[in-house]
Amino acid sequence: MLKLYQYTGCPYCAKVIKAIDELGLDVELVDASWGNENSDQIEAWTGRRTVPFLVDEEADVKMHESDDIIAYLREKAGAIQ
Ligand SMILES: N[C@@H](CCC(=O)N[C@@H](CS)C(=O)NCC(=O)O)C(=O)O
Repeated sequence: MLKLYQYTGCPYCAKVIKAIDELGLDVELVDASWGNENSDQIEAWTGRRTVPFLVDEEADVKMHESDDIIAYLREKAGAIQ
């Protein structure tokens, strides 16, 4: 399962969500508004709260940075199709 930690109004998150839509991937969106429990979880994992933040549970991958996330998802979509 792919999960994107994000919040409404975050432009970097919107960029990633647009790429997800274009790639046709199934990604669960997780609300990580500043200071909520999901935001706390990101900080516990990485020491940063920055979103967007991707979790690929099957591959045991966790990553910040919208450009890195989009590149990862493009590769993933290529492998899936
Ligand atoms: N370089 C990052 C920037 C992400 C970013 O600045 N996200 C904002 C929300 S749109 C954020 O989490 N700000 C809180 C912070 O920087 O601590 C990316 O491209 O993902």
